[in-house]
Amino acid sequence: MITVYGVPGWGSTLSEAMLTLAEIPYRFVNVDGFDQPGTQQEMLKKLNPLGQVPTLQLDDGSIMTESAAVALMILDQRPDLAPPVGTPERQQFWRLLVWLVANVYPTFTYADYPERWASNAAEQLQENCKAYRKSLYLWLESQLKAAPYAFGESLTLLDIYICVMRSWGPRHAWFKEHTPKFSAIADAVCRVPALQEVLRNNDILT
Ligand SMILES: N[C@@H](CCC(=O)N[C@@H](CS)C(=O)NCC(=O)O)C(=O)O
Repeated sequence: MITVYGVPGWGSTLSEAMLTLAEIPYRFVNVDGFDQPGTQQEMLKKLNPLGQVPTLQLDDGSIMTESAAVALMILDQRPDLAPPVGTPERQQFWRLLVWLVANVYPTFTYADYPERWASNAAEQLQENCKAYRKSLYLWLESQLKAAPYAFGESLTLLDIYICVMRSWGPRHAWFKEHTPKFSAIADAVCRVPALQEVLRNNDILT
């Protein structure tokens, strides 16, 4: 069975929710405290030298990291969790999925640990990353055209990202005011019966 190393509510939630939606069984190992020196960090870094969650160990013992790679792995088994091949929506699905992890996710890497990257200007780095993140989300909002999910009636793995990332900075109230379409998609995902338990376990439900 797949093992997901993570912390409730953190990036591992993306993997947990995607696996749950795809009905792929996994077990969860809580590595709370991994982002500070200690035994959890030492253990995680043996699996993933970046020391990040999500880190997955697959059935054959191999390691899988990078949430978008996890999404692609899941789509191999459950192609229905992305728009169909040959549709314009499918290209936009790839685009926005990669765009989120390539642009928005790194703002957390730098803003969550600014002292690592700029010990003399940590506060400024953090503020700038947070402001940049807001500008990214405003652009994403302009790309969202459908309802109740990002590509209409069919729930895709991109919607999982939207739901989970809505619970991170700049957090619900900001999203509700500035990105109402993003917020509405996240709300719709929060109502999916199959996701209730995993979202509750990760403090995503409001
Ligand atoms: N590109 C990675 C980013 C993962 C990531 O940044 N995870 C955060 C938690 S949400 C983390 O582990 N941060 C700790 C660190 O970077 O030291 C992915 O998409 O999975």
